[in-house]
Amino acid sequence: MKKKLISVLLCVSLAATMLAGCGSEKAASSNADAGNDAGQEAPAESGSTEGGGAEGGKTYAIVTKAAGNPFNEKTADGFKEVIEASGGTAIIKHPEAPTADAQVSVIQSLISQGVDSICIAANDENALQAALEEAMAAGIKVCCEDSKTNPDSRQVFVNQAGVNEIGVALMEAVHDITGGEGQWAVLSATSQAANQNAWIEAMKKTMESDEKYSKLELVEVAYGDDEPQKSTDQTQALLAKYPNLKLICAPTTVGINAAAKVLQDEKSSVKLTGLGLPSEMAEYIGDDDAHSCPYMYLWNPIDLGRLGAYTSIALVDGTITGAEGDKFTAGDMGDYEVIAADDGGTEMILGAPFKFDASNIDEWKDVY
Ligand code: RAM
Repeated sequence: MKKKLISVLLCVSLAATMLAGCGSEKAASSNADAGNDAGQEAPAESGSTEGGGAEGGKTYAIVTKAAGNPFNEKTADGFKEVIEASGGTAIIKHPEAPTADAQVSVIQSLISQGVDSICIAANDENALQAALEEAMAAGIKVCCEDSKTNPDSRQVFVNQAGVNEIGVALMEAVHDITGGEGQWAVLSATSQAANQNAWIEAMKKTMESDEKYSKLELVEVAYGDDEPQKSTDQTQALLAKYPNLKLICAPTTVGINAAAKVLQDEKSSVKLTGLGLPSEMAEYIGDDDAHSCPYMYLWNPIDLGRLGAYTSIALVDGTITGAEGDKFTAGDMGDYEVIAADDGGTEMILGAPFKFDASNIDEWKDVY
């Protein structure tokens, strides 16, 4: 109830001050602190040696999917800000490649270092299990953010938005932008990414659930591995392979940015939607033929990192164990409750996906 009240209040003040509108109370919650520290780029890897807070200088690590992804860097910024403000030490690890192997070696070095917690965006749902179980057996608290592991490999998942909500929002966008018929393709990140795969599955389920989608044909799911060059190549390959393609949906910030460049450079009539950073996509968003992307969605990546940090602190200080029904206060973000996730583990939800279009993109492009 308290979270609901806080969210509604934040929603009202956000609407009043930023003219950005807000789709729901959760959207407001996820974007409420958007103005804080936005746009700061985190170094590829960093650690603070200050420590010495109430928890006696505990060390909290965040492991992202990979280096070179601005979304990951903004999430790490939010994480670091909260950990350091609480007097802890933040360790930021961006693995060299978006693979499970790269994350396993990072986890192993964090175990040897004796960190107090690991908050990880998993590159593979199952392949980190042995390493993360070893971490938990050593007393390290483990949560996921952005992309989850299986339930045995984590204590709780900090989920950016409901999987089904994202799937429905994206599928509705595909339907709307194509006029409800024609060929479309997905440009994803890596084929093992649990978040990407869950969103794509949710889109497919939505498509099958209603006759109104029956004239839409999903021709291919392509993988750009969250690498700009590979995402560019995959976009070009889709255009070459499907001359009648009407739309690409890229539920990845790296993929949508690469696809936008290709479509706009080639003056293609193929339209684009998906999940993108406003700071990277502003020049491609618009309703006319000169712009590829009429609108897209995302959540606040800085807040995602901040919530990951508050969750790590709550796990380390024993306020929560990650069990369903656990409650804690995430600083100025308000109260959160751990709920059952549909994989049998637990999660908490940051907020709802937020829509960015021609009417509000200028308000957000300098925020994140
Ligand atoms: C990319 C990554 C990340 C995802 C965002 C939307 O940066 O794949 O995991 O959450 O896009």
